[in-house]
This record gives sequence, C-alpha cells and structure tokens, in this order.
Amino acid sequence: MLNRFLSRCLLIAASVVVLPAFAGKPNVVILATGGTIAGAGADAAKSATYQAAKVPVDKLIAGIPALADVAQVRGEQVFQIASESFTNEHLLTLGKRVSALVKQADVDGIVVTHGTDTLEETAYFLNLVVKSDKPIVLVGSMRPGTAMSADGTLNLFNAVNVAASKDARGKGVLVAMNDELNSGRDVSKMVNIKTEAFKSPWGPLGMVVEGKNYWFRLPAKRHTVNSEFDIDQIDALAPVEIAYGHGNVGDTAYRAFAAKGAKAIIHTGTGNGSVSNRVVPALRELRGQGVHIIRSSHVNAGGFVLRNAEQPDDQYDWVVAHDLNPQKARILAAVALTRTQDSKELQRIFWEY
Ligand code: DAS
Repeated sequence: MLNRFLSRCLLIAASVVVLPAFAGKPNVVILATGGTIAGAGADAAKSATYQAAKVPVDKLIAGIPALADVAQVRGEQVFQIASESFTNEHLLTLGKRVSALVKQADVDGIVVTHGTDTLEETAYFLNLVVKSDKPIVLVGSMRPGTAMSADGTLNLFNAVNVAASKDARGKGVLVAMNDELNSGRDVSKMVNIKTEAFKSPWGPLGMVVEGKNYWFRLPAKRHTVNSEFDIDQIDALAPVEIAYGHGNVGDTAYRAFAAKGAKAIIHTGTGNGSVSNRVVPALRELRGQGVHIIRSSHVNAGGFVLRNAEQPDDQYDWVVAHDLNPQKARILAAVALTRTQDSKELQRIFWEY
C-alpha cells in the first residue's frame, strides 16, 4: 500500500519537474533525407565543392542550440542521399512517415531537410497527398555547413519556427529558404548557384524574420486536407516520363518512353507547350495506344499552357499542365493516375491542383 502511494507521488513529482522544461513548447519532428544541408566540404572558401548527404540529423540539430527556445525538437534520419537520386519509392516512404507523424497528438509540425535538386517535387507531392493542416515545411541549403556564410543553419532555424507556428497551419506544404516562405506547389529551383535559388512565378506566400512569420497571400489551389488524394491509400505511383522539346527535335524519346511502359508522357514544350510538327504524329499514335500526353512548357519563369491554343487538345485528347513545370506535372500525373485514367478527369485535376 505504502509503495503504491510513494510511486504515485514520484510519478506526479516527475511530471511536474519535466513539464516546465518544455511547458507550452510545440513538438516539431525533423525528418532528414540528405542533400547539401547535410553536406560537408574540406575548404570553407569552396561553397560549391563538397559532398552532399554526410551530416546526420542529430548533428544538424545540435548545431543550432537556439532551436530549444522554439520547440521541443527531435530528428529522424529517413534517408541520407542527394535528392537527384530520389525515386517514387522514396517519395512514398517519406510521405507515409509524414502522414503517420501528423496523426500523432504529440506532433505539432514537421520539417523535412532535403536536397535542393528535387525539393520542389517532394514538396508538391506532400502537398497533394498528406491529409493534415499541420505545418509541413521543406528546407535545404545552397551551401554546405562547412562553407563561409553557409545558409543551412538559418534556413533550418526558420523552418522549425514555421513548423512550430499556429499561423502556418492550413497553408499547404511550405518551403522555407532564404527567409522566404513559398508554396510547395508553386516554388521551383530557378538558380543553382545562389542562396536566393528558389522562386515562385506568382510570388512567395510570406517571409520569416527573426522567428516571426509575415504572410502576404494564401495558396489558391487544392492541397492537403482539401485534396482528393491520400498517401495512406497509395502504394505505387504511375510511371510517367518527361521528354524535352527543342528545335530539330524528333520523336525517339516519346516512343522509347511508351515502349518502356510510361502511362503518361510530359511534353516539355517551347512557349505555350508547343509541339514540333515532326512529333505530333507520334504523340497522336501513342495517345491512341492509351498513353496520356500532357503538354507543359520549358519557359522556366512561369510557363502557362492553355488548351486548344498551340495544339487542338480537344481533337487529340491531350491534357495541358496549366502553369506546372514539367517536373511538377510529372508528380501530379503520377498521383492522379492512381485514381483515374480518364483524360477529362486528368484535365480537371490539372486545373484544380
Ligand atoms: N545534389 C543536391 C541535392 O541533394 C545538393 C543540394 O543542393 O542539396 O539535391
């Protein structure tokens, strides 16, 4: 009897002692996947010569003591790779881990540290399939932590601040780089040698300065809790490939992709997603064989492809990618094809997401 009484007292004392240390601090989980933010080089004067995906998540966290003032932070090393090597399987594994964590009452926000090369693809993917309004913030860096004026530390500090913020809820997946907060849908890596690398054609959603978020606009397209897609119901993504349009282009790549089983081909067109007259017959033939043709643009500051402008999309039964760049169009097509093969449904999805 006495033992039980004493053990109860100890339990209450322990909870009182531990709680104040983190009383009121949001719980943020950092999922690390590699990239430059985990990179290391031999020379502080060389910001572009280093090895990506070397520093483990616990060392990244330990390198920013100020995080303890922001949130109760813990890390998980999901992968340790350069992001150009991401596959659909990596996306599914990461998406399912994020989905499991955001369901937990003791998780208030998620940060994903990620290589910058395909960060925009992962951000858009999570924006489409994770059904939660909790902040999910992707972050990377353009310089390794060993370089002078490395940007990763402040980027990660900002990302944790945003993930711990109530005002970041319901805004879709966010990308925190260079003090800016961009939508995971819109943002793309526009420059590969500046810390100001990530831009959205339609502008950032906001900024984070000294740990405070300043919002200027909200996402207009469907995302997260308002999405019809759910990672918990997706076990494989459809094979979708991207072919690049240019002067003197032939139809070899398109035919090769179809032969390898592509369910859709993203045509990266010039201008308004234009298609060379040397390629149109092959695309019409492939459409007839059931392969979806989706016209995007390689205009990188904001391609905007309209139906039946450069090509008779209604007659050919093709889809247009709206303002999505080719790599984001691939993500959306790969997710959409898990639910529909109908081209009119695909076009609705491209207008709405
Ligand atoms: N190779 C790049 C990547 O992992 C490094 C980086 O910029 O993060 O995406």
